[in-house]
Amino acid sequence: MADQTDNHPRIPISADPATREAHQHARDLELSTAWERHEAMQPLCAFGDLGLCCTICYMGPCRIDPFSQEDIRGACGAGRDTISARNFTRAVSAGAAAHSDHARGVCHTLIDTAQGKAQGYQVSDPAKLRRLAVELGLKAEGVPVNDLAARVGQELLNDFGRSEGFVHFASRAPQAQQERWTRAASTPRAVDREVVECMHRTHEGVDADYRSLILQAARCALADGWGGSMIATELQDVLFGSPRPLRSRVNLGVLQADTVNVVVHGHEPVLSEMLARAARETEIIEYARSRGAAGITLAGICCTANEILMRQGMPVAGNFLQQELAISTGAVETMVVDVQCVMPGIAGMAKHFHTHVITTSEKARIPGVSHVQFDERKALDIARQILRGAADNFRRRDPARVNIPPHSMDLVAGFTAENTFHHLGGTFRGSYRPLNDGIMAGRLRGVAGVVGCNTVRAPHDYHHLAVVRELLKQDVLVVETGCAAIACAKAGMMTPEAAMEYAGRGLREICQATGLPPVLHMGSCVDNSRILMACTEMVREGGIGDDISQLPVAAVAAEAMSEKAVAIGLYAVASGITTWFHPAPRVLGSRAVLEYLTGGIEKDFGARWVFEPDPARIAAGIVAHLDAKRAALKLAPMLYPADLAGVA
Ligand code: NFS
Repeated sequence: MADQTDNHPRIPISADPATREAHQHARDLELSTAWERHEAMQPLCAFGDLGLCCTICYMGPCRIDPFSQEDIRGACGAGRDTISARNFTRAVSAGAAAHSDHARGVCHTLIDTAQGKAQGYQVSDPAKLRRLAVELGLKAEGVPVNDLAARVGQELLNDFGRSEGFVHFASRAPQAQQERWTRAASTPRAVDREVVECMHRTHEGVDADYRSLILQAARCALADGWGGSMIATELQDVLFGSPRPLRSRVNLGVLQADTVNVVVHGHEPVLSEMLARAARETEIIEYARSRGAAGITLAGICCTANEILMRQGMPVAGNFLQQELAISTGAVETMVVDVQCVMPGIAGMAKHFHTHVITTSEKARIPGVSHVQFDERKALDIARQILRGAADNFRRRDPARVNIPPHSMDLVAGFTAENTFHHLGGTFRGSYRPLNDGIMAGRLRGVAGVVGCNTVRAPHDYHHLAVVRELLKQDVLVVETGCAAIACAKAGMMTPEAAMEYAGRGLREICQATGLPPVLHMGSCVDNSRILMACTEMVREGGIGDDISQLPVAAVAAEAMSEKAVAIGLYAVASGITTWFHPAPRVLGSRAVLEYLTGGIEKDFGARWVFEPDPARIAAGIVAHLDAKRAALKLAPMLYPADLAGVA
């Protein structure tokens, strides 16, 4: 129970051939990556893994023996339930803080743009800006776009520190869910306040009751999902344009042997949008040519990749566990990083190649790499400077050491809560009716959000793919974000043609009629807020439940790694979406906490967690869950039983 690392002796380190080849190449060069470092860490500390190590005060660290039948207590008297609930709450608050601090930056960029202080930015979706202004109760009519942008930016910035009331977008949730939040005292107030309160309550000697702690963690997670993350998504759409379906390519093979390759990595699109723009400028392309390259390739890793993919169609080099491998191709001139999911290990890897790693955020520096401070007042100039520097570095590339795995795949991305279901309804009839009808008629079993990271504790991409393959076969429409989305894109599941290969008959019929892929890329991890809004729209459309918790929907993060994923898991559950999660957060050492998260919490929020390591059982669990929701709603039986659906 202690070690959740999956041992699949027959499964290689990754389901992705590009990753396997690049990793083998790195090994041949005797370079270590996350996999080797993880291996060297074995055995993992079981106390820590179970959530039974408490480092909160300086009398400890205290550790509770998981096998003891006695009621062992730490020095202050905290037992296993308090300790694991506090550790869990701190993980959630760190995750919520990360998403939300990102959102705060977007608010500032919008305000600075409105005031003419940000170079190269503009309001790209004024219609969405006006809709938001009306929703926030601001006067929009006749107000110039920039004035409105400043007011909307300021109003949402207030959500971080408001002294009374609740975060604005919490009122978007279906009424029944809002009432649950009121009953559980979990309606998010100000974003910063919820993070601070988590830190306060988990300080030594404050909240010792596991349920009370977890309800606060839920309030903090909801301040992320319906606050920070939703603000980031909405304002990034306003600034950079709302995504539309577009085609691009994904995997390490998007790096080119003859171009200057620049990889952007991290989470915030503010600088990478400018890099994407500058990389298209004739002058910059000419500069790269003058340095002996055929042009410039700008590609992304992690959620920065998802952001510029969704809006600019920029290619994606890979997901979380591919960041070091991108460098070990020997073909990356510059890796530009901002915040989150950037392994310090890239600095060590870059030393073996000509690659320059550049940190750009004042919040995130890495010893031994250069820092170019991002400043939105000179954003475009900084972007050009970085690209010129990369072009200069092209001459230092050693062609004999270049080893780019020849794998890349087509994908369609750019789906949102607003545009996706317009496709289902046809160009002239944007509504969720066709989706709800498809579910009611039994053509679709339901919808699953497959999200989250990669982890060295599970074979890379393998769990995502195994779960999604089975769900598609069972006529479940899959929506994705984050590194899970990149995993499925690499495997070819995000093209309209993929429906023929993977989808059950009902889902295939819908994909064929609409031209949609069976797996929809909805963006970065902050864009999980799009999934919350899609669920809200399904409730509003009617016929499949009055509450998100009644919908035939589910969520899964089967290769979770970051604290952000734990925050997302908790806000999904607290929003009424039952969520499968692996590896489990560090709560397995407390029976009470475990039973609450996987059972009792359903009374408070209408949904629960399921901690399940086996992808086949995850998929089977989700299908059974969707069927139970369908039965409770008395929906028609599925039109095409899976075993007759003729999946190839
Ligand atoms: Ni989400 Fe995106 Fe990936 Fe996990 Fe990291 S990149 S914010 S945290 S690893 S999915």
